[in-house]
Amino acid sequence: MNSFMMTLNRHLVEQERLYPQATGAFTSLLSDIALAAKVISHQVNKAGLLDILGLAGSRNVFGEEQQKLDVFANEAMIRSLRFGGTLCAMVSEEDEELIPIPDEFPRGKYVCCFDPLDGSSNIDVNVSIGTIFSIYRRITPEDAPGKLEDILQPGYSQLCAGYVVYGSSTMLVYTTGAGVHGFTLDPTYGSFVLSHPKIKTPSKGKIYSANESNYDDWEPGVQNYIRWAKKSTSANGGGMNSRYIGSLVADFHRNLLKGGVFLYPGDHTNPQGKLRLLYEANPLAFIVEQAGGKATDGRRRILDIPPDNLHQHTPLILGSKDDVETAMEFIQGKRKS
Ligand code: AHM
Ligand code: MG
Repeated sequence: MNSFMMTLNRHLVEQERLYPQATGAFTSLLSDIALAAKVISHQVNKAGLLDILGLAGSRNVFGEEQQKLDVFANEAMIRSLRFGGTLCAMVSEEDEELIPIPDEFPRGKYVCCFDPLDGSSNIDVNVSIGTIFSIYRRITPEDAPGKLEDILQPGYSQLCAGYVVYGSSTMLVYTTGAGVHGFTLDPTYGSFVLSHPKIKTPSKGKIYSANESNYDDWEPGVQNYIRWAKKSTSANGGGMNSRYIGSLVADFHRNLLKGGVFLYPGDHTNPQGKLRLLYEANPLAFIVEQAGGKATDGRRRILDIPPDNLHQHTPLILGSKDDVETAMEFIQGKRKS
């Protein structure tokens, strides 16, 4: 494969050539997601400016409606995916129910789950945020509208998962189960260009990422692990470093490249934690496993958890293999220090 200016589109087409039965629908679906990501990225980069340019009310001086970014991102994803003819249904973290494909549009054989703009507390303050997505093949007969059971599949059935991070540059990272590939948006040409081929995460890192303000509410196993991670011992390489942005995509992306572990465990008030299985945990678990890492709820592999509702939460511990395994030993009470 000639890697000169390998755009996302070219990468998808070249991957698809490996499968003689491929119809191009999958490539088309990912291109629709990439288009939505570019639209969101553009809007994220203007955040704040619209308010400055706007007069009173909900329109700015150019007559553009001012929307909350998360609402805008949700609509951008839905509009980009609804008409492509590749999906029979989709679900969004922002919507209570399954989003159908209207009868007047062609339906396809895939379903998509997405979190349109993750990192809500950072949206208005110029800190990195992201979009997360996941694709499954439908299991109900084709041509009919997609059903709940098409969506409620275990994570190991994912065909593709990815995220976009809107940071100092915009990056799209995805896997179809054949490695993890990262593309950076070239703002001059509006193309995602392969910048991080075949990403592998270090088997051990120096970083732990968790919201430690929840410490008192965590179960003792999680508390013991974090205490151990902070302590300077030869077993943990002289103590780990704390890094927590509060945007899952950004925290995950940093740890994927540098190595480390991200934890959002359950606590006394929310035993299943805060993060959602379909929109956050499953896609990132697929990616981290493809990069050589691990993802667990402390006891079970994330990708093996059977979903029973669209907005199910799960404790999430993921990242470098050795670090996740150590955290699991503490959580399962196999070690205390
Ligand atoms: P969101 O989907 O409403 O943005 O919530 C998910 C976010 C994650 O990006 C992040 O890891 C977590 O919530 C941060 O939560 P907290 O503020 O409790 O640390
Ligand atoms: Mg989210």
